[in-house]
Amino acid sequence: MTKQQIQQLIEGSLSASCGVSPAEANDKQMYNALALVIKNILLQKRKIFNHNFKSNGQKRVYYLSMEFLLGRSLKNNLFNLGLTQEVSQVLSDLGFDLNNLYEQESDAGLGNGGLGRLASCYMDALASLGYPACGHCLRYEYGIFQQKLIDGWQTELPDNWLPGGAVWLTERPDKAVTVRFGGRISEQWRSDKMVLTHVDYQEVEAVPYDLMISGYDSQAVSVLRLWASRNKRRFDMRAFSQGEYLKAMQEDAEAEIITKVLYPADNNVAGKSLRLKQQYLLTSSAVQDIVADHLKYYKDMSNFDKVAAIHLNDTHPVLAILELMRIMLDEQGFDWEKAWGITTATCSYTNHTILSEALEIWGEDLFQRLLPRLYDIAKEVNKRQSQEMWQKSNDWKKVSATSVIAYDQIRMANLAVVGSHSINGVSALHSQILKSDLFADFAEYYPDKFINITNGIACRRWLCQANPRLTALLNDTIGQEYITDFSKLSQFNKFANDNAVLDRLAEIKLANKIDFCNSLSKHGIIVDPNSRFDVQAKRLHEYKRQLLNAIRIVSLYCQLKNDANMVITPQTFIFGAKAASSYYMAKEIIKLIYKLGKLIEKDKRISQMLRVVFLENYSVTIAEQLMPSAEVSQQISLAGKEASGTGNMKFMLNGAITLGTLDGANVEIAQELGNKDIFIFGMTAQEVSQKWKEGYNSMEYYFVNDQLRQAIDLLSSGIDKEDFSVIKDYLLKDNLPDPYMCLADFDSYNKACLSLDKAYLDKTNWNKMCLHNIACSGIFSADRAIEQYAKQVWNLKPI
Ligand code: 26Q
Repeated sequence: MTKQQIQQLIEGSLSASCGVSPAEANDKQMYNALALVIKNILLQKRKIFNHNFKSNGQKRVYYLSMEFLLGRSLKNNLFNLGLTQEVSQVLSDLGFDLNNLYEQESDAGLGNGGLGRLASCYMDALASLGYPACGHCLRYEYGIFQQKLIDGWQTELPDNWLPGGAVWLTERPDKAVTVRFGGRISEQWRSDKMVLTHVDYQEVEAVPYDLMISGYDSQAVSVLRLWASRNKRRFDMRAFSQGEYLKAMQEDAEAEIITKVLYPADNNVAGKSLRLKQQYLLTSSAVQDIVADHLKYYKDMSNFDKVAAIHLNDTHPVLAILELMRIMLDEQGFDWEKAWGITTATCSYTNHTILSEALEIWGEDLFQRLLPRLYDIAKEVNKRQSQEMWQKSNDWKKVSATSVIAYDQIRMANLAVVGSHSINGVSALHSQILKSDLFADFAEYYPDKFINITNGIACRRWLCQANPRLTALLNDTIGQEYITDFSKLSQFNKFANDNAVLDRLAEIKLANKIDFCNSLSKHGIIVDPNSRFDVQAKRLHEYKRQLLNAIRIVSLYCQLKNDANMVITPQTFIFGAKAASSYYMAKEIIKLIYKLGKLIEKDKRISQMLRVVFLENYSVTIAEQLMPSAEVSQQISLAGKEASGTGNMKFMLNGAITLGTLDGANVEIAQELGNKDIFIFGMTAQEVSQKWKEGYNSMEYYFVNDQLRQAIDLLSSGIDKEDFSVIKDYLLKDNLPDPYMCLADFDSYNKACLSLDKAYLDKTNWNKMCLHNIACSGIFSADRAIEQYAKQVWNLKPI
């Protein structure tokens, strides 16, 4: 596309959307006009791609997820379309700075954290590799809340991302479907057949909104289809004229509430009926849509699994298995065996957690009341699975452990395993734990179903777009091939002894840190860019152990207080974390970190060496600014608890050094690095299990370690005048000590921090470590992960 064409499109769009010329437009208007131009380019591109793969009869993957944490779209789409330079020049001729326009876009925060961000990275990789793909999610009116700290206490403000975010959406009323809740199933014999009819239900209409995601240097465009609920009976004139205006309004509200807001909890389930409604709205809409599309091209569903793969991102969309069965049995006239064969051949499932509080179960009563037909199907699935397991094992314990319904509960993880042909974990360690622990009885009898696919990240977003300076250095040294094949990053290793390259790496890091400091200073936070940036940014959860980090900083503070001559490398500890709104302990930990920052700030001497900054409202966009400036990446969960982590990969790609436990993908990060240039500490997952067996008594550590005791005691005597006895008690209660064993790993953590301190003093070697990390990070690209899914799970061919 020529610059002239681009300019014409932009001017046309500006005039059509706001009726102004470029000279009269402000940044917001220009951003909107440009976004509309790009959206139209993507829609055109999508039309051609759609036509091509459909006429080839090619298989497509449908990625079902309750979350897609997209972040911003403009920069990514321009980059992937190869238009950044041209657009930037056109805009500059018109008197606009493209970077300012990027800042006009608010994040599409349709997710909590890792799982939703992973889904977004995968849509990008699917398109870039030329695979036909469509994601399905809900069009939440409010995404993940905006976090605001009031004197350190997290409060949540609504994230009103629409209408601004709507520029990227295309409403598809032609594709609306009806979703039914409640009612009952009436059974009637007609001639020689039992006919099931769903009666007395409530109906809701689901309307899709499409969002296009361009591939990089490829013909493909992924579609993300977002479903919004609304009252099926559009404005009820009769009710209105009979004076039942309020009733009509109430019906509207009841329908619309389903997709009103994203549940802001991760790794924790509450079993609320609204959440079940959300899940059914997503899965029923998606499956109806997929089936309708299939039947437009094929005469029936007998080849469905050959041309469609449905992927279940955790258990949240697992109702899709039952919904597909319902449609095949009740609407398409299949018998059970045939329908089940097609369903299991179509569906695959990724597990993202083994935390027991995050395993989804639904009360049988609620489930039956809300989804009566799906309940009947679940009962039949359970009956058949139990029979099969009994035949295979002759062991009631195993039948019980693998059953889909037990103790008045529907177990979604077991349903996912039974109804899928492939089950994978998200790192080698996690997949191993699935086989030996959570799904041990399944793995014994269906070993071939279980595989590992370690997570990957969208490196083009997290390196090329987020860190242009490092990208320029890589382009100068190893060329540009790595942009479509990140394994090629390994060539960067050749420069490990090139002082000019090492110096440039250090300059880049400093420049990125200065940028970050500048954006912090806009929020009144002043940080020294020459201090070491030590970052822990992720959702706040006890198992992630932000508390372990905080306690060590308290202990460092105490040591500096005790010894007026003590000197340390100036360091800034940066935290970013949202807590689920009802998660009390997580909010206390945020407050502790915040108050610790305040306490340190008040000491003139200590604050020259030590700073603690809590970044408010950590988001995809803030992460994109933070990762390039980080020097230390803290990944310190209790071993066995973090399924994979993906922040760890983003930091590594940007040259930060990991300080971490052998948990999740950290294990593979260490392995890729040949166990050097990384600081590993703490118990292994096996040692953790062993410790629980022996008995974990936190008091032992408290009494033995003076530094630790002093830090913990300060919690109750007050951090910046705030009493944190709740946290002290949490750590020390002898009958039920902290379930994530912060104290058991404290000593080893402290030692690792000391060796990191030492390593940091040797600048040349530190730069070498950074280089080595960057060079070894290619395997953690989403492109690699998606190639594995395509081959091992979905049997997809690229166009
Ligand atoms: C479930 C039911 C009701 C309400 C909320 C939920 C819910 C929502 C989100 C449960 C879990 C989540 C999110 C989980 C998650 O993000 N897991 C992370 O997934 C990443 C990608 O695989 C991993 O890297 C992380 O280790 C894992 O914690």
